[in-house]
Amino acid sequence: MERTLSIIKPDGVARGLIGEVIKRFEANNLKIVAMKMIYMTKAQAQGFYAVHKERPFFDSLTDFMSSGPIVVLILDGENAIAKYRELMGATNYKETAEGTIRRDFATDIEKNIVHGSDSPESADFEIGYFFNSFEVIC
Ligand code: IDP
Ligand code: MG
Repeated sequence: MERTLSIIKPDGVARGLIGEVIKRFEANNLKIVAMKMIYMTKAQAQGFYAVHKERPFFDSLTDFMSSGPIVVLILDGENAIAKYRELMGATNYKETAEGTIRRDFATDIEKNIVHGSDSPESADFEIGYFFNSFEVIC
């Protein structure tokens, strides 16, 4: 079993897609073991995306991620990291497979509805960024 961090981004929450995204997790054997709604400050978004701090889109991305409430979840399952990346689709929604969350709902390369960890190391960092051990169901 493996754990991964998911975020339903401000565009997903604002557009009423929380249920739609969660339905896809439940239909694909990704078990929710922690979940909450929060509203990040700009500084919190910068800390979360610190790996991208040199990228040209960093300022815009962290403005967007602190522009409204988000839902953060921990998903547990076999190959959860890769499985969720597949469900989510590629960063550029125009180039990603049919039936993925981003292909179905993203409107922009930045406003792409969901985040997912990309490796076991990033999953560890990202889970620890949002959750303490009392908030995770075992
Ligand atoms: P990922 O979310 O598919 O892992 P990353 O490369 O880690 O993609 O980028 C993090 C987030 O930054 C993306 O989900 C997207 O919101 C935004 N982003 C990535 N590339 C661009 C870009 O070229 N322009 C604007 N925003 C971008
Ligand atoms: Mg990424």
